[in-house]
Amino acid sequence: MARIVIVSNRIPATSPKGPQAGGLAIGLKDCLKDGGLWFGWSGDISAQTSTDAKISHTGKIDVATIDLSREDYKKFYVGYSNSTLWPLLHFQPGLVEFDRAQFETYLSVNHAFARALAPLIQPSDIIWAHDYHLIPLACSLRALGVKNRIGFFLHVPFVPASLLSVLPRADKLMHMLCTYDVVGFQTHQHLRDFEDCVRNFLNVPIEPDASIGIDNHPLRAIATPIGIDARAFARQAKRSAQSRVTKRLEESMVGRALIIGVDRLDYSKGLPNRFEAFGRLLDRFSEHRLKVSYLQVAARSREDVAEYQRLKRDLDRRAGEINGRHAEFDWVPLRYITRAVSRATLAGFYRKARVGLVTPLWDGMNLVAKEYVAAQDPDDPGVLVLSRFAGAAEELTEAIIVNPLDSDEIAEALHQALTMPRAERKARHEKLFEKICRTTAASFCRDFISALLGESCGADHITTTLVPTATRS
Ligand code: ADQ
Repeated sequence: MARIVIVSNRIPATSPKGPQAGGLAIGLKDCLKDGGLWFGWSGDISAQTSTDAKISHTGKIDVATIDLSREDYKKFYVGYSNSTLWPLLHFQPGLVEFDRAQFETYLSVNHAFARALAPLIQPSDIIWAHDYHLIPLACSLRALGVKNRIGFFLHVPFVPASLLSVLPRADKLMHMLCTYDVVGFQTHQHLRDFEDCVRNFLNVPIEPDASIGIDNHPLRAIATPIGIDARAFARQAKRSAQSRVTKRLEESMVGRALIIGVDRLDYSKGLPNRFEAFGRLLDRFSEHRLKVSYLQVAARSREDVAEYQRLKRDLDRRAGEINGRHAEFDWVPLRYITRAVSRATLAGFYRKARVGLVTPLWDGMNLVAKEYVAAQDPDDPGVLVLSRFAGAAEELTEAIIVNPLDSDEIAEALHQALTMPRAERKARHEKLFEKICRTTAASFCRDFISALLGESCGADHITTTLVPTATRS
């Protein structure tokens, strides 16, 4: 059996204690249950970016980490990764910053990852890199002579060529992406957008199994949605519903219906529009006044990036404004917490919520949508209101699907969800639950690893052989 080497920017096991908010760790926990190596940034800043990895062990997993220098952290992580690529890949070209020095640091930090990782690689290992921080990693590893199979999964959306063309050096980025043996995306739409970019930036036609040029490099691109262990999460939710903290929440509701939102505090999650929509629900459907409360759990995230600081100030103001306008002495309509909450607690809260409100402006998948569905009581389930621009909307079509920019449409969806008859709630939930049990964290890992091993896999995929024009000259 090949050893699996996961590479991601952050290593979950070495993150500070306490609840963590972030989808990547949740989706990959299963993948190394039989052991393997997980490599990434320690989360620590040192005088210099490390040249060698520090090794530790958690259970059967070997964990290898490097530290970053402050300058590399700023240019690689805060800069190119989160102020250039993140807004671009979330369809926010107006927020994209570009600085050539940051791009160079993005490449050099990937090279530092590769230099520290290469000595740890055994001949039969397969290497699986995760997310937009690590697009150049395969190029760097190949330059150091690593011959193993290397795959890449993009957790966030991919964009059409017309949008990628906004980015300086987009052709170089595409070329680096195509150095991987397998590239995976969350949805068919992202896969189609990738094909579009291959055609446009690399001038390579997509012809399944076609061989192009001489020193050709076969690339397999697949769409395989990430998921959760839905049945285990459902069991957790049932247990958590009896916990002291869930009981406290329930008592505080005094019979009112609960709407819940759970997100990292990120501008891609559509929180300002969501707050606005809740205000409109109370304005337009007055029967819900005093009868409903909306709990938004928003874990602070990337606080070094200026745009995130602005977002937090904006939401603090909006929350105050909504409560100031609508609250009564015995009713706080909007409860807003800017902290992470443990998964066990979240599971119980989801189960008590009549509506799960998941309205990102753009999102690779969105695991909160799946967690909310998993947590429901099948005999009296709540209703998922879901953005059409979350990757999850491609699968979860029995949710009430909304455009997250249209606060009135969200308010109408909330009204529909709050008044939906039980029989319809049960029928929708049954189908949704069946779907989230089909595409799980385990099936995601299995499909991707099969593709990387060159086997046929459950995921829909295209296989093509690419010789990017950039490498021909
Ligand atoms: P994220 O943007 O982090 O992940 P998401 O898929 O919603 O988004 O995952 C968040 C995870 O963190 C969930 O498991 C959720 O329970 C947890 N979480 C969120 N807010 C929390 C809070 N306040 N307290 C505690 N836990 C919280 C990225 C992509 C997504 C993609 C995932 C996985 O942006 O599109 O679905 O990776 O591929």
